[in-house]
Amino acid sequence: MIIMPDEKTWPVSITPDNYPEFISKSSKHLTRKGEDLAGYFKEEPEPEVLIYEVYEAETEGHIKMALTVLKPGKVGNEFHMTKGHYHEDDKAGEAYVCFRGQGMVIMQTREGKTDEIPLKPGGLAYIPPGWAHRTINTGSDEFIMLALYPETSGHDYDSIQEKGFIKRVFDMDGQVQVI
Ligand code: S6P
Ligand code: ZN
Repeated sequence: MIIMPDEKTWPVSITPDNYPEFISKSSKHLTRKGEDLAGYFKEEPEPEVLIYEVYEAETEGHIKMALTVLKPGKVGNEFHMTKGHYHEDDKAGEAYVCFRGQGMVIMQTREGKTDEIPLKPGGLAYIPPGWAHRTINTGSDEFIMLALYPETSGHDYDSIQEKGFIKRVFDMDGQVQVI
């Protein structure tokens, strides 16, 4: 299947080799810099440092897709990460497919259960409904993953911004530690 740049029609095959073409089909581009993540890390990030980008596609129908490019790096000894969120619809799960890099998804429920799934290229993480999720780049390359989720999910960022994540991911003397 050949993907035509700028053509917003589906179906589409997205692979670790052709994912940049997905970017050309995306209709929304978000950038998250240090200034957008003030208060999220243990230490404060440099305001102008680019931490991640998200490319969202206007798919037709029920499943939305978004590609996240999470830059390598740390704030202090805490690995670069996304804000993280719950879905407003507590029946909306999500799947992440990793195309590049090395990282993990950390998850938690409102009742305090936590879990994490390591991701490397070819890996898929299933995030059940009701679980907040945040992506961490624990490697030295960009971490790139495609998210698939119901278009009606909605995003609750406030709960995470107010209370944070129970588990965080740090570089402790060269070891990835989930604490
Ligand atoms: C959406 C999905 C991802 C994230 C993206 C950025 O449901 O989980 O596309 O939006 O990885 O993370 P965040 O927490 O800033 O939305
Ligand atoms: Zn989500």
